[in-house]
Amino acid sequence: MGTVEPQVATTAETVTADGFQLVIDALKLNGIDTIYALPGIPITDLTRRAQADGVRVLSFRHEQNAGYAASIAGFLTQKPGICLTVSAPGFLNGLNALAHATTNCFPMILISGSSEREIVDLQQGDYEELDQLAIAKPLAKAAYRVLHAEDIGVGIARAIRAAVSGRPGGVYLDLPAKLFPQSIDAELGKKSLIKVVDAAPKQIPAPEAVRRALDLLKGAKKPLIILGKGAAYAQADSEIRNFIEKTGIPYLPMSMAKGLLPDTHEQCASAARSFVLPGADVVMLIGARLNWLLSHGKGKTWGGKSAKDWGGQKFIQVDISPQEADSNVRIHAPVVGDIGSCVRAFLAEMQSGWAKPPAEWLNAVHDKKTGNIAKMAETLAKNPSPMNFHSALNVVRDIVRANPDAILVNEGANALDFTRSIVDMYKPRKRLDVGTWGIMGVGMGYCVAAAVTTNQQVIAIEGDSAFGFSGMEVETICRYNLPVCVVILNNNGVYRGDEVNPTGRPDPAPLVFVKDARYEKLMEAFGGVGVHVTTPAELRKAMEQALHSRRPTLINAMIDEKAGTESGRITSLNPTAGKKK
Ligand SMILES: Cc1ncc(C[n+]2csc(CCOP(=O)(O)OP(=O)(O)O)c2C)c(N)n1
Ligand SMILES: [Mg+2]
Repeated sequence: MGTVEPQVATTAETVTADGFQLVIDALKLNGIDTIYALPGIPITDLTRRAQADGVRVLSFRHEQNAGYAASIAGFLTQKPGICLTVSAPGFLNGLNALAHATTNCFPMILISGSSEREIVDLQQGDYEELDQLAIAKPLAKAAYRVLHAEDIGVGIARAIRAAVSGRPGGVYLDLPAKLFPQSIDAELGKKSLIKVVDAAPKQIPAPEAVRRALDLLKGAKKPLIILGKGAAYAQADSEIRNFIEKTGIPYLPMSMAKGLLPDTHEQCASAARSFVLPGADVVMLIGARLNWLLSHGKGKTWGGKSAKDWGGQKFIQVDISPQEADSNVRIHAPVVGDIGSCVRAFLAEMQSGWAKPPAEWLNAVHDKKTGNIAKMAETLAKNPSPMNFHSALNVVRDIVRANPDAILVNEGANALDFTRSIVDMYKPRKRLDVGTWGIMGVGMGYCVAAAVTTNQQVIAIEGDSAFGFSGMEVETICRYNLPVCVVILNNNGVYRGDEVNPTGRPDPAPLVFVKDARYEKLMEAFGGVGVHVTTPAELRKAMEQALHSRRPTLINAMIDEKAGTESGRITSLNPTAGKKK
């Protein structure tokens, strides 16, 4: 492909701008300063010229990781994260992340170059021929294609609005190869660009919906509030905290809502989850959906007698999407609006005073919680050999407490579930994990975006299997010299590492990896720091050094290969041939 070209080409009379330039100008005009990319035909020059024009272009080793980076950049910044890929295979590699963004309500735009329309549509066998727009549509919140340079401004504006307004999601923007070299008059081109005004307009809840919700909450004997990652996304942190504290109601943070209030807050009921869910009579969901992560609002988790049985709770659901209510069980009081506006409306309505929930409920929650925390403290204090998840994560817990601004990326099964329950978070949007799908592979992409968008130290707690999905991006982390400390909780396999092939043949069991694999050498290969640790003391020292130096570091923490359970905490979702019932 070509070299860096001047921004505009000048002839005797006219100044022109080409498609490459208009895409870059349109993004910049809308405050987009970072692109997560993997170059190749037809977008190579787009990456070069974007960089030459002051956009930060982060180049990845696989599009899926660039896509996950873009998705979490969207979550962290409320601006659409941009992933840029080549056509067909690059596009497909990025598509997983696009679907992930849509599922998790993260604003993201996947921009892919595509092949020649006329040839693709007649299926005449073009280079990387694929009808990308049609394929992206069902997985994206919206999908658009731009064929003419003068429409680039509109295309980018529509993509931005679709990504961030209402319930955010993944948007696909198809840019055919032929678009990029198209030239139009520079003045005309400039005029065609749109600076999006109020891309994510506030959605104010109806006053009667606010009153209905608060009346229900007020009358509750055993109220509970659940904070979802929608609440974290909203960046209405002080309002949410004020609201929770004013109500005096126990709250449960969903995984990525941890830290909205510190997990050590006296109203936090995380340690009494299995007590408060079935026990509550009125539950207010704030930016949390009643999907599988909350057992669909029914079944034994909620005090129902069978899996389909509804508990006795009445639900208040605060959500930006009017379609969310009643998706699983009856919602008695839906409140539709953006989380910030809704919580502000609650606070305004509560001016007239608010009585704390009955002491009986608060005491019961407190007792349960204190008992469970004490039990956990006992487990954490043990120092078994070999190291297990608890003794390793006890160290991580201390390090995060001492470094509350660090961002924690987390994936795996046991490595995920134990980290979520053991490591307290103290500030909003510091915990980034597998999200709604429980997807493996987000790790290193998330690390890059978290470091780049916040400039904070990143700590990734990774299962050894989980890490493998994006492990090659440690080169990317080293290349950009990012303050990322990856800790692999290495139990030699998926869930655990001690399974054997029942046939006695040499192939290992499907869930088992090379024993004692030296993952830290991968980081060393690219100039980062690699450390192999077998004890909590060694782990502590290595993490402290990593955070002190801010150098790319990979700590390979050897965990008892018998320590994990199948599927972590979600064993019940795993169909088996009679082994466990
Ligand atoms: C994309 C994707 N593929 C496969 C899975 C299934 N899966 C769930 S957890 C997991 C890995 C668990 O092993 P590890 O990361 O080592 O965590 P451990 O339980 O051993 O701590 C896999 C493969 C998934 N969730 N996502
Ligand atoms: Mg493992």
